[in-house]
Amino acid sequence: MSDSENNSQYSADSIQALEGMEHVRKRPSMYIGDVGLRGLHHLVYEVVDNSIDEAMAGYCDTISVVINEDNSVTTIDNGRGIPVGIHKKEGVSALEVVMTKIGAGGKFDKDSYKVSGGLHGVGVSCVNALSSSLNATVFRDGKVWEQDYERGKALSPVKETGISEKRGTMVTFKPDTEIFNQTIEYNYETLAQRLRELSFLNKGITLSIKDCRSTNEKGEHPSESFHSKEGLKEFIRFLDESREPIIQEVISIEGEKHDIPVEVAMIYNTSYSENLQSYVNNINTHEGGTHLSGFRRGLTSTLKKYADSSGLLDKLKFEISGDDFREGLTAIISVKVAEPQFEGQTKTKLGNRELTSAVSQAVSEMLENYLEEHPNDAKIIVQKVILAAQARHAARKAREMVQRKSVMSGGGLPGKLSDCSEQDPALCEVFLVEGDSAGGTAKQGRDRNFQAILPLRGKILNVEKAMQHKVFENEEIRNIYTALGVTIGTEEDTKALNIEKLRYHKIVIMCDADVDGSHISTLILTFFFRYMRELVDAGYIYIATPPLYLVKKGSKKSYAWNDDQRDQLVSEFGQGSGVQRYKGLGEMNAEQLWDTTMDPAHRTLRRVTIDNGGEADRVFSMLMGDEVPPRREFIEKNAIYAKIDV
Ligand code: 0RA
Repeated sequence: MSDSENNSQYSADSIQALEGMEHVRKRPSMYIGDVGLRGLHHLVYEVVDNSIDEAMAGYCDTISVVINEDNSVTTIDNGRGIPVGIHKKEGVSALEVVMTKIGAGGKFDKDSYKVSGGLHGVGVSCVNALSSSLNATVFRDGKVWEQDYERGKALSPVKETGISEKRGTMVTFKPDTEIFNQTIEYNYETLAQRLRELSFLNKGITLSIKDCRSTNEKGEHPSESFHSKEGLKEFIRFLDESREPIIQEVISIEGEKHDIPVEVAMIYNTSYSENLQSYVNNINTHEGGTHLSGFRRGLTSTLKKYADSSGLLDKLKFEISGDDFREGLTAIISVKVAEPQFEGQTKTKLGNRELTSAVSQAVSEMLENYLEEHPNDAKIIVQKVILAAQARHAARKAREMVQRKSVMSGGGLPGKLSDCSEQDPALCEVFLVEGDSAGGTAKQGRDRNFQAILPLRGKILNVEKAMQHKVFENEEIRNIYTALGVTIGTEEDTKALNIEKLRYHKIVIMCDADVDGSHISTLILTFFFRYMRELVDAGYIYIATPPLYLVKKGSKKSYAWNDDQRDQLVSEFGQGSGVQRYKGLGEMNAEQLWDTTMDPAHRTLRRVTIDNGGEADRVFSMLMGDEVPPRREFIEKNAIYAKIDV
């Protein structure tokens, strides 16, 4: 995100004074979020979203995306084709209006477009403005029409260029390097993931992707095609691929509530994590909002009612909390809203009030039916909820210890932390370092004014496999909480994090550049993802990148981060140069570690971002594996806590 975009104030008047398209080029981040990788990929999503709109209106069922050799992208759909007739008000072809007027968005005919897609719903004209060149080709009424543009300006009027039986719209654009100054190189996986997600969210449409920049062993371009018959039900199975379900079927509902299309699908698995993905108009609302609250409300009230009337709770001596109903739950909520109000830090929190009751009612109806028709599954779910409640009670003691420790000020910091002297969190960094010895080197090498060091012993706990109480009892993890100054939630919402007192705005994971090191990084990341997601979303988590090689000749020395760089240095230095491979951080001295990995002037920190929450959850659950731990046994063994509490 470029900061300069936000700093300068400007009035509504000056926005209007700038012609729309020019304004897009002047302030691209206002329209596409940023001018880095996200914004770059957003261009493709924007065009595809228009095709999806066309599909939702019932006119299109096939959309394809091609990454061309020069990183231009072609999208093709078989919709009605953007109209090419003269637009009454503007006096030029409607195609030209759609492509060159900000806000036209193609949606003249409001009724045929119930909802608007796109992260910001900015329209293809915005993509045009940010492309060094763009070609739009329309197949309609047996003919072909085309227009070319540069940086959003039409080069000539729309021309009829041929005849064709086809129908649809084809857009080829090349991102402008004047705007996307980091890179215009598309990531195949990122685009493929989004298309897969769209196929689940809009069942029946075929979305495909082809990458013409590379070829595989067979001499073919990598390609994939996504099509979902069952929509969210299949999405759930995809997300939970490496988890074990505890009920037979995915529970799902699809319908309208108070004129709002609501789709929900959910399943319970043997894990302890909760995975809720919510969408508004195909956009992942990872900050949640009213629709998610509605889901929670519907789920809790229906399950509670069922459990109460079933008599299964009779022997339970304590209250069941909202969390308990969602342990081991994977659910997707997808709604379509005509005028979505997005709030929150990343504008991914739905604000529309009416959604809470709509979704809550839909979920209640769906669940009531399911529980009635599947009494065995109903029993399994209620038992799972009870186990969760018991485990929560057992975990309470452990959690309270963390809270007490981290709430204490001053003396509360862990002994292993070498703190920095600066007090302003915005300027402070903490390095989580693998192993005490590397921790020692880092401590010597650091700038103690603003850099703190927290050494972590060996492999930290795999939180993916551990129950909550084990996580809070773990010493290394407790140290992380106290060092960072964050406290954990209440009894009601055990994962809600209080980050007001966060002591560092850069939290840097620094591990060896080998297999073990990356495993440890992944363990730490899993912890942040599951227990401190807020810090990840706020962009506070980073990964350090120590070099792999030191190349030396006499007093000349240089570092290399990959084999190519190493070879280049060796040939630069010529005869007599020597290569040292760093097997771990421990092999570097303090000065080398500072120079290569910690000095803000020379280091490369990779900021951890989550583009796709569902995918991240899937990957973590797969990587960190869900062995089915003997849950009952644990509760029996640890019943002592529960007894104290009751
Ligand atoms: C404006 C009006 C109509 C369709 C479209 C735009 C349209 C835009 C895009 C962008 C990509 N693919 C698209 N397909 C269609 C309605 C057309 C009509 O009423 O015939």
